Amino acid sequence: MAIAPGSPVKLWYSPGACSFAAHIALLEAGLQPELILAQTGKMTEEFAHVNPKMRVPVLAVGDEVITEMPAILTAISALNPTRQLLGQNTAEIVRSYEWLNYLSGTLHGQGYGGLWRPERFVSDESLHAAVQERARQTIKDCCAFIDGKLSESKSTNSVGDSFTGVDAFLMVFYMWGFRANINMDTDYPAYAALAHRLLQRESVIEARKVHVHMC
Ligand SMILES: N[C@@H](CCC(=O)N[C@@H](CS)C(=O)NCC(=O)O)C(=O)O
Repeated sequence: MAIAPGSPVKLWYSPGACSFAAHIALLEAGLQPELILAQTGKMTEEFAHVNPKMRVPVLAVGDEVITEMPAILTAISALNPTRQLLGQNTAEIVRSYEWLNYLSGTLHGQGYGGLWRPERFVSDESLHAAVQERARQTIKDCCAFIDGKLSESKSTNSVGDSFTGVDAFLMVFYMWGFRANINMDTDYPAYAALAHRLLQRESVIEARKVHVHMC
């Protein structure tokens, strides 16, 4: 497997999707990926060959095709090691993976998966509303947990005092919160303060132009 600086990079994305985080991280690494649209709900047979799981983001680095956010952010970090996009030292890197797995598995998979794709949890349509209600509570519990962690922390970012891929992933869920009619700014002030700082970053401004339907 060769994931080396200088390799050509492609990112399959969908507007409004979590691929926003990968796009931000790529720009933070100083890379200009080839962007390929794979719109959720309209994914093609051709895309199925790229990722049989039928999900974005997908990152290609040379011949290597990488899926799953923690793996993708690891690959992006390796493409520009000087940026230390998973943290400045081992302790921070460990914390980055702790965050990424939580965000990916619990907030994304259980929370937003249940809210927007209840059919993945139970086939019986009469139970979908109950799944969605529980998922909404999971989302709120996660946001409260994130807010608590950030407000207790003495650091400026989610991991340490510099930007990491975790900040990029947190941006996705901050914006999705509004789509789910959760008042992120009022209910989770520490999370919102981080998000508002991140919204000023050049990478976030640029990536938002592509992921226009975020909020
Ligand atoms: N575990 C995957 C989840 C990726 C995922 O669910 N992506 C969504 C967009 S945010 C998707 O492609 N959905 C397509 C669909 O549900 O049909 C990851 O971390 O990358």
